Amino acid sequence: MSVTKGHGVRSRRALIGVTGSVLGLIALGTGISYGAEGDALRAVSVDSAAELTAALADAEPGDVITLASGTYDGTFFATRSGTDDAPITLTGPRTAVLSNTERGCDPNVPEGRDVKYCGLGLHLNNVSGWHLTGFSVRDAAKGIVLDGSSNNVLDGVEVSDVEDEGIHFRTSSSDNILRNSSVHDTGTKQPGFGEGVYLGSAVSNWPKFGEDGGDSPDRSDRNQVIDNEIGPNVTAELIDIKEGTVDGVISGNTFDGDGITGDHFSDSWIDAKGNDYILEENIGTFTGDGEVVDGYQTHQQVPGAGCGNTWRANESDLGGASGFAINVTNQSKCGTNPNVVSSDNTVTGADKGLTNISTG
Ligand SMILES: [Ca+2]
Ligand SMILES: [Ca+2]
Repeated sequence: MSVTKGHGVRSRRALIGVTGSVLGLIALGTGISYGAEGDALRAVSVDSAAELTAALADAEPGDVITLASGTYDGTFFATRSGTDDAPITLTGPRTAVLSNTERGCDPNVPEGRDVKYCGLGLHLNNVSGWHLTGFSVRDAAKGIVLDGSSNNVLDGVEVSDVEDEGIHFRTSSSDNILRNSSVHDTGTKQPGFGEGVYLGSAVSNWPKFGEDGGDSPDRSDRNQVIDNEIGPNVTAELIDIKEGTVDGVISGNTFDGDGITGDHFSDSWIDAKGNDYILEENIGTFTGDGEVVDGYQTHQQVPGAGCGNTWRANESDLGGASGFAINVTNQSKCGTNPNVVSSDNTVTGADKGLTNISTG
């Protein structure tokens, strides 16, 4: 592992207070700029699993950890945080591949909960201020999992060939952004739990991942899933929006439903069970190779949930599926917070048409 301090032989600590513009010039063209009060840049190059493990354990605000092309097999987790001004960046090319073939466990588990963190390709464990960019994760039980981790950015990563879900925002992981990324070929062991992107936790798992010691929802709120390619060969929903989560954005994504298995009710690109999400300008396709019935579904798993979601300007090609582009199954239980499907959504190839509710 080579560690390059931001400024010659002076320690990174000595650089604190150097103006952001000066640091920006020193900052190796990463495009990351720090405020005048921000911490200094430290460039960390890694090219082995041991070096990656060390870099994660030693991470400090402002670090840019760069993966060389190659395979990194191990149990990788982050327990240190960046800041808004000085995020911690983990970056590499798509040919830098993280895996966890031994299904090792992050030992940092919460007290009093029956929770294990095993087999994760990369675990963000109660951290903020991470930027994950470019690299790949495959051959793990789950791909990238965030627990208690908010204000992180996943940009341009690829997750595939995992046994269960690809990317999971869990245990009140909020205000994260997943963008420009690719998730495909998930659920290789448990098809019914092979979602591409998973937001929150099912009510049955709130004792493990919910607030207030498990008595309240998993509030993984306000996460944004933008401009990603999800599918094909995602065996469950491409995005599963769980009950108890609110105010997320699902925008500009491309969904390929081929390979959805129908296991564990997975028969749509998205199952929207949270509240007050915006779903807009997504392009969904299905060619008939799988068990897709509807493009989008809502369901109410707990009272009041699955309501207040808005669909705008989505293009849906269902390839001859038997259902709707947008099937709002629980509108009658939404009271004063109905779901809204605007008339600028389009559909082809769905036997029942655009939606079961009147468009507004
Ligand atoms: Ca599911
Ligand atoms: Ca379903």
